[in-house]
Amino acid sequence: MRVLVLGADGYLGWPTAIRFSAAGHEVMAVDNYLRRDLCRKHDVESLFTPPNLHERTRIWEESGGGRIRVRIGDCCDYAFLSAVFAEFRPEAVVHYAEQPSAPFSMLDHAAASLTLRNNLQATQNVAWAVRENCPGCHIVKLGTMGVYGTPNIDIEEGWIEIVHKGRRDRFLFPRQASSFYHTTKIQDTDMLWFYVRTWGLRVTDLQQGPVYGIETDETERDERLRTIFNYDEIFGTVLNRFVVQAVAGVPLTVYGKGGQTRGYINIRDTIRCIELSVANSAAAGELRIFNQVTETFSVNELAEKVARVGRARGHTVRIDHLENPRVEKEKHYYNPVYSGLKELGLDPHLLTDEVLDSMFAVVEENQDRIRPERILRGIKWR
Ligand code: USQ
Repeated sequence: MRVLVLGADGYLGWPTAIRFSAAGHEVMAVDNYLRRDLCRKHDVESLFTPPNLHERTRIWEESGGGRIRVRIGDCCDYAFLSAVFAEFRPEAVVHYAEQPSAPFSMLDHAAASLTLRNNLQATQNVAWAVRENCPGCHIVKLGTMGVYGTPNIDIEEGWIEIVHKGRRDRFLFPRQASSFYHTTKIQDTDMLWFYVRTWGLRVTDLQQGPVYGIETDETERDERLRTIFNYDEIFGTVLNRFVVQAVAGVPLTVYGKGGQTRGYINIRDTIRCIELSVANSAAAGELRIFNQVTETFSVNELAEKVARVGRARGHTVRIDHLENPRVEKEKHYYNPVYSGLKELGLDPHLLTDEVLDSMFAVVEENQDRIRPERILRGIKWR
């Protein structure tokens, strides 16, 4: 298939691009380096700095991978994006081209506005570029479990049947996000649902939980193929941060009471879920939604696991409970359904001690590059 990956320089975009290439698909990789630019601007960076997108695709090809075509440009620029679709005529597009950080979106008015403009304009442009250039193309878009918040009922996979005054209908599951970034993901879904109903587009919306991990089967071929790995407050996800903190001897930064429970997923499974979604397309006129997580943990449970494995590797690990900078429930009911991707064939890599050990090993190799001042930046929701 011809698979277009938007946001192909990012934490998930890069391993996705090389996975499709490894499987023999034709891949075009698009990015405008927004993530790298924001990192530079805010003085945070990946634990190791990956080569630029052109260079890393060359390294991929030399390592025996296929040729990946690269286009550098902004998905918010419709002329650019439409030309990419016209040239490549993708059968599937994987849309990661969004500002992905909840804390960044809460930084200040400029950051919130960038998140709003970037995320919604990119999604709208993808819908139009598909309609005008290749209407049968399957849009696979990354959403987030955070759109649902923490309701006091089970979280369904995107849709819920409601019986009201004796009549029944199916609606998008109620959403109530806990950051402005997550709110733009709700708006994305609503926009795509409108275009699906109106134009008959095919869309899969993957509501993903926080991702952890470093390596995938393809990045393991050469360490220069490793993906971006942030551990700072802006772009690092919680488990990745905890492993780096444990190695750096910085107390683990549990926010508040630590009872916040989320669905988590290994980066290897993220890539597999994208593969499965592309291989099994949504139908024309269907907005298909999967909850892309494999198990749930509280922040305290994550901290305890990291502390146990870290101590066994000789690190002195302490756990701190900081005043919570976010507005979120610290004790709540949480029971999401996540069976759809398993039914398509996902065989999860769960968070075992071996998985944590392998993350520790890579972080320890890069220990002298950790900058502890990047771990907390004082971003507050209120
Ligand atoms: N947390 C801590 N300490 C930290 C960092 C986070 O206790 O040092 C807590 C947070 O308060 C939250 C939980 O850990 O309760 C998860 O936080 P996170 O920073 O790992 O994840 P989040 O900000 O929600 O966002 C991340 C990704 C985003 C993705 C989302 C999935 O950055 O792209 O959409 O995970 S989800 O959270 O399910 O919406």
